[in-house]
Amino acid sequence: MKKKDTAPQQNGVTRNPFPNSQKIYVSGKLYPEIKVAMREIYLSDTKDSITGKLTQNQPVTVYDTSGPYTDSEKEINIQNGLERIREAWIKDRGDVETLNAFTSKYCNQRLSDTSLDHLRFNLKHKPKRAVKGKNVTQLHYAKQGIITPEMEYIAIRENQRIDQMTEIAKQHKGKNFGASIPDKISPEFVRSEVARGRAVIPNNINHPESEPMILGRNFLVKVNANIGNSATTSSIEEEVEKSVWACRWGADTIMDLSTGKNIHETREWIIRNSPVPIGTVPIYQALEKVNGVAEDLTWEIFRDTLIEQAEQGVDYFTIHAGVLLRYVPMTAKRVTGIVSRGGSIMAKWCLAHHKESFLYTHFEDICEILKQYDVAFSLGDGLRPGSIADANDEAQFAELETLGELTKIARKHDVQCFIEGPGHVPMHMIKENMDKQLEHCDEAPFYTLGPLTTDIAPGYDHITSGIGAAMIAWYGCAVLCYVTPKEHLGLPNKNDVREGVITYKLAAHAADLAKGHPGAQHRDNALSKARFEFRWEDQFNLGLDPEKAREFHDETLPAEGAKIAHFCSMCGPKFCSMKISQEVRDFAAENDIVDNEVIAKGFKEKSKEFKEKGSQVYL
Ligand code: IRN
Ligand code: FE2
Repeated sequence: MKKKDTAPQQNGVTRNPFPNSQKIYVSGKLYPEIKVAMREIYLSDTKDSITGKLTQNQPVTVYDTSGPYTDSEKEINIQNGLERIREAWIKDRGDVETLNAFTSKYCNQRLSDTSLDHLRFNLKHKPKRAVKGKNVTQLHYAKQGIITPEMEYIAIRENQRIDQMTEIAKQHKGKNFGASIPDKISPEFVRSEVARGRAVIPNNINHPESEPMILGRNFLVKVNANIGNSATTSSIEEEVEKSVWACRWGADTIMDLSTGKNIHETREWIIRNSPVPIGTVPIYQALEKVNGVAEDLTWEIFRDTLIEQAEQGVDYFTIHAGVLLRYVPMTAKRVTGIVSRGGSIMAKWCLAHHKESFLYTHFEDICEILKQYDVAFSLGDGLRPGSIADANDEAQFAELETLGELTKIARKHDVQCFIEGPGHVPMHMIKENMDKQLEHCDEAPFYTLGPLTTDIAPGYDHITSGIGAAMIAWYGCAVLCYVTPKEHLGLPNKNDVREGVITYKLAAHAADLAKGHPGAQHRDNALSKARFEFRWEDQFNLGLDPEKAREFHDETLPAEGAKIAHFCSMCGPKFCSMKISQEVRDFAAENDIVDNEVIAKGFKEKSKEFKEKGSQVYL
């Protein structure tokens, strides 16, 4: 198949499809109208090195988070936002009402003093809310035995194309530390995991543009990318492009951590144009509303911010409700104190008022809000360790126990909930984190920031943390919050976002392989085969970052002919082990040495001959 030439950018966002790839859409069985997006990578034929006969290689289907941006058939105008694929599913349940405007006072004030573009946007997005007394969470439906279209979408998506992989999956049963991934993920399995609280589907009814996905340790490990402007840098367009860009490279969820001006507008543009769930830390915006003075925060301001963001369509909220007053002194002797932004804000508030925070005391009120929109909790780790020296300390685990209590309250309200985790943890102390989290939080999905396994490599913290991320994902962590090379140093640019996402994708995939996820290994096998057969283009295209692979290859051998050469510049033509290995095979085939038994027999004879003659030879 020929590469398509498409304009790389349209309305300021990256649109070019991946090389030799095509978006495909698989229909549902329970819900035929659902169209699950995947990517097919087309491969060239294998040429037999002796006979020259060509054998076709089947296209490889991969999980695809890039949304319609990589589909050259789709028209996209970021002024209008993406197609609302879930709109009908939400309406058909008959439990939501459409509001004519945002109910948040703050929001309406902003509307009157803002740009026309923003107005147009908001007029198109009419917020929805549960009809009074109704609960619209996926957990609520799951507990009643209802399989939603979202659940079927996820089952199909997680399986990618089961026919390609069942055989491989059967051969490869990984060690999964108590998780139990079935050979085929059915819609009913999705429902049961959600009902059990072991998995979360973050999808606010006000984000109908999103493609359903699931977080849970019996599913593919997911990656979150943080974006967002700070008071000092970047425009709205840049942030939209950054989110499109992050999904392109494989981010499963995005968190908009914008602070500074235009938080509401930036978020509106990002949500309307995002095919993946969006998370936020609402306390950041609440703090802006009180001009950065933590002590001035109140429950009412926070509550309004939650409603404002829920009506916009934020799919999950980081809420640092586990930072209790009595835990704050436990951080006093730490090397790096409290490193969580949200955690430090809440610690300051608790100390100033000498009370438990409104996040903790109003936790049930927060549940009441979240269930009206299906916003999931991401219970924040406000006391996570910020250095190797502080890992697994008293403060950290005290907070984790409180997060466990809060999980139970959220579940009582049928509000979906997952748990944030560290941070900075050396390798030998990582497993304890996973074990304690499973125990205290009754197997709610875990979502960790790395962890960074050493503190000595600023500039390379995507790698120090990628190591910890791969380990904890194998032990059962469901979502990995990426860390970019700029961590601790500055706001990531587009290239850092790409490096961070790819690093985390490979950590997540390494864990999927180790756990024996049925959808994992077929891609590795296809890539290895392409590599052995010197199908260079296929090797690039099957990789996580085809552009970089090609670029690296072309640095030393740029000629087109080198794309079919049976060597690369790493070993040169004479020392390529794969080339020599193929020659060994060809030799064996030509001399009728067909299997190991024959080879072994040949060796035995040779060895006998050698032993008999041996004494003569070496005398
Ligand atoms: C993930 C796991 N632990 C923390 N995170 C993420 O860190 C969290 O989801 C958010 O995106 C980011 C910053 O959170 P703090 O610093 O406010 O806790
Ligand atoms: Fe850090």
